[in-house]
Amino acid sequence: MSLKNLISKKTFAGLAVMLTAFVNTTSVFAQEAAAAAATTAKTVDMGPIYKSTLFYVLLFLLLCLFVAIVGKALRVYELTRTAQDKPEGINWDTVNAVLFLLFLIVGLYGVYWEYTVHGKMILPEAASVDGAEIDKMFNITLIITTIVFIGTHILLFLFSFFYKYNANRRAYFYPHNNTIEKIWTIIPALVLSVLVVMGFITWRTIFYKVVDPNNKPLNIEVTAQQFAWYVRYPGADGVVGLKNYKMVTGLNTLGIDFKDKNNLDDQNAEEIVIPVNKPVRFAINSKDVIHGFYMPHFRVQILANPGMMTYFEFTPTITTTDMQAKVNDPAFKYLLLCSQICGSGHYNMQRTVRVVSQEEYDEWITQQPTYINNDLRKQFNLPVIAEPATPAPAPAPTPGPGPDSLGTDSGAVRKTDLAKLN
Ligand SMILES: [Cu+2]
Repeated sequence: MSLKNLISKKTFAGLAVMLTAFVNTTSVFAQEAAAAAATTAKTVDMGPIYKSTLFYVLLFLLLCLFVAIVGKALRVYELTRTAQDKPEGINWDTVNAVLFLLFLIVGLYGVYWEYTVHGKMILPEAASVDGAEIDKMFNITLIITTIVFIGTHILLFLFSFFYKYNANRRAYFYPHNNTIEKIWTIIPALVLSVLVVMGFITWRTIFYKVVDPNNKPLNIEVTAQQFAWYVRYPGADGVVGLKNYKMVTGLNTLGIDFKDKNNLDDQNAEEIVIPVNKPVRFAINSKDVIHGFYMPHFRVQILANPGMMTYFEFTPTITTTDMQAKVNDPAFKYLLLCSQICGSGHYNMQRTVRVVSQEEYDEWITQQPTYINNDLRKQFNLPVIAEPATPAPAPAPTPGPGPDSLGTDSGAVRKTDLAKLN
């Protein structure tokens, strides 16, 4: 029996079996469906089915089956043509070459779409001096890499298209060319050197600041804890005092060491308020795990580590009000976020940062309470300040883990919070 006969007999026999099975199955399903429709007329809720993993696994298997069937059908088609001594039915080299070309066109459109649609979603203009430098570096790198990316991809895919296999053409053997080697070694080396040196210089200007005696930075201390930020301002002396983790108690939650007199005027704050065009130096650390001190609008990010202080100094250049006008959003606010996945409440670690004029800042800071209170004074044997005759009732501790609800200076509130965290 010839191959031709074998294929035709087997194919037909196979098709007949599949057709019979299909007809039988569909008729059974049709009968069942008709019976079901007759008894209950209610529609099936597909919601839970679309949410189940099994549905997508089955869908994937079905897709694989479909691809396999199409592949087998094409193979049978090819074998039939070979058996009949006919020329190749499908030129796969041409198919692949056209697919390469299509991939290039669709891919380039995808790049255009990414840059235009998602490009609009990037952060607004940098609101700090160094942030503007970082953005400049980012843009230069993006422009260079985009040019190289598009150029190399057009070359790669067009070569694959134009130089697909052709039986009438022999490839030109061209093993080596020193000039080309030099060009494609030296140019990338130069471009990369410029980018690296530029990055190094920018990095140094950010982390090695020269203090201007006429414009000294405002020192602010930020302590991270699962899942809140505690903010301390330096008080009139401009110095945030020392702390010691061994001194952490329910009352002294940050472990402030009051033997250091710089601590006596330090103030707590619910929000971070900073004056515009004045350098701000943040001293950052953590009480428990590693957190990430992240202020995207100022292009600031540094880790908050337990047992080790890190510092970040920057100068904000745009007030919150001005930025609201720039982005045309009256609800816009600068944020301090945690950029490390530090636990289940990580998403909740945010604080509002308000950039204001120097006058607004000067007024705001006078209203912030000191960290030290009479309970702490007693604990550290410091003179207690006389309370007013009828003290105002203390505000009740805010329930819930809202980040702005933590970090007040009241020992009672701190105790409650600590109990909650424990
Ligand atoms: Cu965190």
